[in-house]
Amino acid sequence: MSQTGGPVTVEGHAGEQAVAALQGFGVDVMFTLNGGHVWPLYEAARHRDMRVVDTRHEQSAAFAAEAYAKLTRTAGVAVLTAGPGITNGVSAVTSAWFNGSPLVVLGGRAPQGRWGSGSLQELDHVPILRSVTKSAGTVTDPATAARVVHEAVATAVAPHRGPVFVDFPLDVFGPSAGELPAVDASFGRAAEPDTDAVAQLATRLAAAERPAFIVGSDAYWGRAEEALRAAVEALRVPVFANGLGRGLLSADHELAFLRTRGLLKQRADLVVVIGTPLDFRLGFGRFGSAAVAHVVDAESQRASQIDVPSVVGDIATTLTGLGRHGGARVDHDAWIVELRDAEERARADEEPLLAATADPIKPSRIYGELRRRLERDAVVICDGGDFASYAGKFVEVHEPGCWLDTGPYGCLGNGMGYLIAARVARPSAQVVALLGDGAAGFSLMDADSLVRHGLPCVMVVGNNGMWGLEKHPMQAIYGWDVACDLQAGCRYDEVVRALGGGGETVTDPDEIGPALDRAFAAGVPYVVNVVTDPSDVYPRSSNLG
Ligand SMILES: Cc1ncc(C[n+]2csc(CCOP(=O)(O)OP(=O)(O)O)c2C)c(N)n1
Ligand SMILES: [Mg+2]
Repeated sequence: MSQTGGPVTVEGHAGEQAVAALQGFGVDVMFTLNGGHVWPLYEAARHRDMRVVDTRHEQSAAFAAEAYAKLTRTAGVAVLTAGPGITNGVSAVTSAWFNGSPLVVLGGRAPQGRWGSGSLQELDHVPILRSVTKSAGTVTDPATAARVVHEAVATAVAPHRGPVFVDFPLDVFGPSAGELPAVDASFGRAAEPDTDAVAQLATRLAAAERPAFIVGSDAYWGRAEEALRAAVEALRVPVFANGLGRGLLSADHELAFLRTRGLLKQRADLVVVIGTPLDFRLGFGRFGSAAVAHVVDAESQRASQIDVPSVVGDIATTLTGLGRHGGARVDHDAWIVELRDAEERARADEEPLLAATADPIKPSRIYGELRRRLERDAVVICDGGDFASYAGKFVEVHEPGCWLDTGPYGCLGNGMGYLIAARVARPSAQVVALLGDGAAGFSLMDADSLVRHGLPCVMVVGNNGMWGLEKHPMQAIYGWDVACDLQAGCRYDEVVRALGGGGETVTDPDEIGPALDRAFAAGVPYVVNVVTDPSDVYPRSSNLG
């Protein structure tokens, strides 16, 4: 957030003011797909030196903007043209709503002076966007554009974060000037938690025999990694993670656990869920007979379906308070050893799966090959059904902001937009997307965007020739299936090659590793299309999301 001090006057049309307002928050790129209604925003980006990255579908632009927010912990911006440009982005906006990601969507809009006469793409977007954003509105007076956009971004980045929408009727782009408020250093910070509530939770943790933390995305957004590490090392509490919580504590930390969620459910006596909703991924907040406490960054995040004690406010402050709480505490080392032993057994059980020589290829073998090639700061993106679930099970995350999954909205098709943003935000890290063959079909055309913008990355397609996460359950429930089959062995690599990238199809398990090596070295967007065993079914009960 670069701009400080008092308000300044921005000379220029509403687009100039909007881009100046974005830059005040440190935004340096917009993701978009062209449409005449938003040209003034491009003109301002050109004038003010903001990078413009365009995609082949507005969904990818909006997913890219969301991922950019996730990767940078600042606002991510999509510029979508009026009507279909905006409605094409709605699923990605909704994903950001579920993910609590500060996505800012600036939209074009038919002219207000002729509203109701049937202009091209004359649609009132605001009611459509209102239910999936923190705020949605229209700039009606050009002199307010800087302030409206400034306030929209401030709303997006304020905990609990989420998407915002502002559209600009074509006729607000006339010559103008507007006042741009200063960016305050306190923007983006949650309220202070209640110290008594923190102390009560600390007392309960001190008395618990088998406590655990489950840490999610809002701890990442709240930059709580240092406070988390300090707290769990002081309290000796095992940590599980989901979403962007993964990597806050490195997977190889002695208190980080990935494979023992079943044991957590059977044995824990206190589960403190931090910065993630008590939703289906967490059994709606029930962990066997364990007591549950919830640490959230805003009142809106308290669970409504279950009554558990909550601490509301800045998550890093809450964790710091927990870690510093003195006094006697129950020793947890036997519990940690119990979990660690089970974790190591589960890890050993994985080894044959990761090394599977079966033909056709087991998806787990792909992860065995990938895991040994991933660097600690690799960005891993998931988009798919069973194939993505395996990623959650087998990929170990070592640093914050390195794991991008779809999130609880579960909208397939995020992968390519996320890839675009990941390479823009992390120019030198490994960037890998794990795509089901079904998921890949939503947006593989955006390999073209990766090529045009010079964004090398690795895509791995788990090609089982089906919508596996639907086909297997349909078979189990009905004994038949419909609308579940895709082309077996389809050459997604040829699609990417035709678009100017690289790629190959792999059918021999021993060729996966060398193909991944070629992909990482290629210097272009490169797909490894692995034909996998169609009879393989993900063991779903063990997944926590
Ligand atoms: C936009 C969207 N459409 C449909 C679904 C329903 N759905 C969930 S998983 C899945 C199958 C995914 O298949 P694929 O990507 O090939 O992965 P696989 O399960 O085969 O590994 C489908 C269709 C969804 N989650 N999102
Ligand atoms: Mg599939």
